[in-house]
Amino acid sequence: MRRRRGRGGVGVSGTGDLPALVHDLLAEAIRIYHDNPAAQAWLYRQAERFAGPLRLAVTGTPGAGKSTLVNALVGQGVALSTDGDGGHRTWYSDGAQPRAQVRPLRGAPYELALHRDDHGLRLVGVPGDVLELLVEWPSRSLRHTHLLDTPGLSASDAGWQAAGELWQEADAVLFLSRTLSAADLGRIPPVRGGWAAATAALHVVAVLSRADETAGGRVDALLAAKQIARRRRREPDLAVVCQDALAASGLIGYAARTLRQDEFDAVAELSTLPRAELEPYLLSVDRFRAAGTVVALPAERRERLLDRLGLTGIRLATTLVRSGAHDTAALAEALLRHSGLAELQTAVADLFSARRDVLKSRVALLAVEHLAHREPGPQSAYLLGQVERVVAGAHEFDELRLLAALRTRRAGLPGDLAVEARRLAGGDGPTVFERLGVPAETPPEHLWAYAGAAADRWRQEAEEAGPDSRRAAQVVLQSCESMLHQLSEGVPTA
Ligand SMILES: Nc1nc2c(ncn2[C@@H]2O[C@H](COP(=O)(O)OP(=O)(O)OP(=O)(O)O)[C@@H](O)[C@H]2O)c(=O)[nH]1
Ligand SMILES: [Mg+2]
Repeated sequence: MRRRRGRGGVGVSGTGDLPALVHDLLAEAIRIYHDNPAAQAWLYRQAERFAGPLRLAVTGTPGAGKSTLVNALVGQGVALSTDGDGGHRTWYSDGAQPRAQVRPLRGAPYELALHRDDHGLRLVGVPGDVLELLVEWPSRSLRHTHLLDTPGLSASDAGWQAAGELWQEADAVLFLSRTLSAADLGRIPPVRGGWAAATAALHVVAVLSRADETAGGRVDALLAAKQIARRRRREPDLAVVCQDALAASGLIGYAARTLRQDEFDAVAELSTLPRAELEPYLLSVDRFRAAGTVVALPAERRERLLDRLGLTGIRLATTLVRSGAHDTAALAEALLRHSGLAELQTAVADLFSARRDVLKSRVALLAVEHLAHREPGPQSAYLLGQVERVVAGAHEFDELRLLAALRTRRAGLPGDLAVEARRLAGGDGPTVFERLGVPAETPPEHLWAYAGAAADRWRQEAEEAGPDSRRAAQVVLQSCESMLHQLSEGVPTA
């Protein structure tokens, strides 16, 4: 295993570089288990995962719109339908050629022919004893992030167990629910005790899905959904299970990313009717279908629009065209924004992709801990101690928690301080330059002075802060001190 550095060469940590420490710990565990080939092979897989792309699972309640959201995130119709029960978990990754592989419960993986039709990808002849399916598809979106589409989680015991196993497979999770109700959130597998529980929410974002259907799909459904998510994100039952909650319509988001000229033309055609005249036909699918010649669109084009955008989407799209979206690109851009998908993509980029190393470190630490318990040996206690030591020094986990609290306004810091805290804790990027908000060519002595001044400010802040914001101030102070430590060790290179 090659030793790796934090991205940008200037990852900041409490006692050192968390990913580098975790890398060393994995190598040590591999050495310790040298006489146990199965355990060692498993550890090599963990090490491979640790160095690989972010693994993002899309999971949640049955029918919550998971597969549709996978399509929206990829920007192509990749979600797989199979001729069996369809309940297979499926990984999507970038590849030169489209191909599909079956990983059976027992035995070696093998390839199956992949078909594409109007409804997306189709795999024929999938047997029952499947662990998972692996689909490679040429896509830039899948280059740095591998996506996992999962079957809906049933509330049964088997469902719980499958869910628990599945969550170990991913570095980060989008948990979809149509309501964000406490009952739905209860399906997020509990993490038992210890440090893992304290970091449990770091890799989860909750999504109020199919947001265009919120409030019975009324005109302002998307707005209502976003308000519900905004309110829910501050409530304690949600804060303990995820970093943030957002609302999104995968359906409209997917349509936005793949909008065709003929679809824009159809919406534009509808928009030529005065609002008052069109509105009654958009009250239900049946009315829209039965609009006869009032709506100058042939039945099959109406069906296509319904299929692609849903009633709320059609209503939204006509409003957007009337208010200035005059071509396909403009309408697509506006739909993307209104669907909530753009905001979700930003959240994935900020909370997951930019924090890939920390999230992967968390999963690798869990893996080593798990193995030490599962395969006890003379050195297990030592390994567990090492995990504990790395976790205790990992300021990165504190930073992630702080950033989540700042996003959802739970950190107790007033506006201007919150903005600075976010930056110093790495919310705008992990390098020293980004943390200090200075250009990348800033000379080291200036970096030192800025970091020193910030540390002084936040030391005072931490001393004077009330109980609500003290913890936040302490974490920011630690971030400043880590930067000073880093700078004292040498000049950061970009
Ligand atoms: N209106 C609306 N319908 C959606 C949206 N997302 C999905 N749907 C519809 O909901 C149904 C289920 O969508 P899927 O994406 O297959 O949901 P899923 O969570 O993958 O379902 P399972 O895998 O069976 O658990 C389909 O008919 C979709 O067209 C959405 O954002 N808005
Ligand atoms: Mg599905």
